[in-house]
Amino acid sequence: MLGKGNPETDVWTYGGVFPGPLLRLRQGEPVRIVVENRLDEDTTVHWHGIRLPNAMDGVPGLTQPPIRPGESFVYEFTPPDAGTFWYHPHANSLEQLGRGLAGVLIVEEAKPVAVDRDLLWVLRDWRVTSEGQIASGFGNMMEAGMSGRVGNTITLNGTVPGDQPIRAGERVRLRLVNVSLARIMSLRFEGHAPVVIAIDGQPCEPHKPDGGRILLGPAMRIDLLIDMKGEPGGRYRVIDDFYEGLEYELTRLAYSDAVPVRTRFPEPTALPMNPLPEPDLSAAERHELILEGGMMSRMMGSGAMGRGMMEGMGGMMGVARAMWSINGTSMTGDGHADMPPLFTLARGRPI
Ligand SMILES: [Cu+2]
Repeated sequence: MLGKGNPETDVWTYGGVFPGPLLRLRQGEPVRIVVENRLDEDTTVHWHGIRLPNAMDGVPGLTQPPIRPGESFVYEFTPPDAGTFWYHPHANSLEQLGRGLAGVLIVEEAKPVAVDRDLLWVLRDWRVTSEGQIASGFGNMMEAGMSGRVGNTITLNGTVPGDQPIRAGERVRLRLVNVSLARIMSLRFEGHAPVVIAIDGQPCEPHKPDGGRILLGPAMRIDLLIDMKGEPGGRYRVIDDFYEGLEYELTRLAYSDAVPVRTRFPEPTALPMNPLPEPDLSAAERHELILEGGMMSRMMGSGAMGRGMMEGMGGMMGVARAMWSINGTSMTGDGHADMPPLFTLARGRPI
């Protein structure tokens, strides 16, 4: 992970690699995935962003029993939407994901998109000790109440990034996936004008992002079209400047000396839309979700905290509990099983 001359880092993985095996599926075709748990603790797999039967959603105690150490679970579903998705554990998620359990799932469009190359950048940070190992201390309450567990080492497809080889005149589809626990990224491609063609797996009207910056929160995916209009032999920086004063160079687009593949580029075309249902909102039932919490919030001193929040405060002196709440209740750890539902909704009604 840290590159030549540095110690190897012990991580938890799917299939022995980080990122986990790239699952390329076809839209509308069934898939069967056997997950065998060789960890010393329970796990499940959540297929982030895929619309699938509830029983396949991977939430322990809610949609399935946890997969115990040594046991297996078979996930079966048919992805209805083409796009860029990912998978990760949903049990002790902070630590299991923080130690490396994550992989990407690409559902291919029925008709391939006209690009020269389809690239994938799995981005994430890690908190690594000076010995090059994953730092412990998951679930620190002070962090939980601030910006979360932000790491000190950033990798691209599992290694500290070097230059990315580019040929002048290429049109590239670049799939960005942020599998960090907490780090938000804001990417700028110097000398290039990327066009956003999908957000979180769903196609959108092709557009240039605000200020040329591509904002990627944890778990987010952005698909870009980038026309490589730089000079042969040129080097162009990719900057992440989300956190003020902590701007850094993520990587560089490194052009070969080869003559450009083309000098005139066709207009970017939209990806085919997925078969998403269109809700009729004219007579929708209304509910409110109130998000509260955090160390910086005014509520911390106002006494307006919900039950989970009070436990969270107690937790600062003892066991870590909730720091944030929705309508006054919090999910603590992976305690989905005993949570009362926030709402009970009638099936088929617009909300
Ligand atoms: Cu997820």
